[in-house]
Amino acid sequence: MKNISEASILRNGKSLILAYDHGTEHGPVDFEPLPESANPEHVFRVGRHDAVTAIALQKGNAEYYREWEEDKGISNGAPLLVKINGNSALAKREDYYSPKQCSVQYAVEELGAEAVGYTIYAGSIHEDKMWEDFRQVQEEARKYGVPVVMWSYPRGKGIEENSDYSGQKDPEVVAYGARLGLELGADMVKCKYTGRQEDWKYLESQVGDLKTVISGGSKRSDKEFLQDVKDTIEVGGNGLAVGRNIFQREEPEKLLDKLEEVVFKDEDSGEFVQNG
Ligand code: FBP
Repeated sequence: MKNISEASILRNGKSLILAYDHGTEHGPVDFEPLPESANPEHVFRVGRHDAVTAIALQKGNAEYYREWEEDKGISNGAPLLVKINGNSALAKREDYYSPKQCSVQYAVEELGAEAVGYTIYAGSIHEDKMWEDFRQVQEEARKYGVPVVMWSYPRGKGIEENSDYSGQKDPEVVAYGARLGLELGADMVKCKYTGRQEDWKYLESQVGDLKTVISGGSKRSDKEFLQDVKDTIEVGGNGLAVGRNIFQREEPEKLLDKLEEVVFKDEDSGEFVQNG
């Protein structure tokens, strides 16, 4: 993607990606706080909020999303970002690995994906394999002209067993993960937030003009969550890719209204920037 700023998954250069691949990654446990969130249609409806610039789904739910749109006659729903790989919390593995379940070709040609996403676990003993998988995804995405969002989650033995690092939320580790997004050719990189603005500032200093988004994490109060988003945007963050902090809420629209102000309101004019 030559110019990510023109991608349909951004609203005037900023992004709020609604991630809903948790049934794969974590299982039903993530839907327990709000049982209706287990129903994809509930989350598809939430994704219709103006603040949402893309909805990130695994292949099966992406197919469901397209059928749902057709049934309801919806032609202007949130752009679809297909997660190309994923893994369950059930597998017993020596270390982290996330296999591909969808090709970029299928995502774009059959599902009409406007972006693709790929999770990479740098630091795992399977890192080399994931680099190869990512290379294929990135090169295929280039052919189709769709942006690639890298879920960059360094974790695994290489980090746990390295005394230089204090774990996956070590600011050096998070920034290293972000840097890999730049070096491996992602158009946007999604990273865990350590909770400290200075860490995100440091991360930004490592990625040139690559767009960065914070990963939502487990549910917290509106105030805390908004503060995290504000803090990262203030130092160069592009927005967020969030799941549980939206779909586990009784009234997600209320938080989305507030996020819309934080992410898309123009500070000088006080106006909302519009789509496109
Ligand atoms: P949340 O906002 O709910 O944290 O979702 C972001 C996300 O990247 C999801 O796309 C994914 O399912 C999940 O986090 C994976 O998190 P982890 O690998 O840390 O369990």
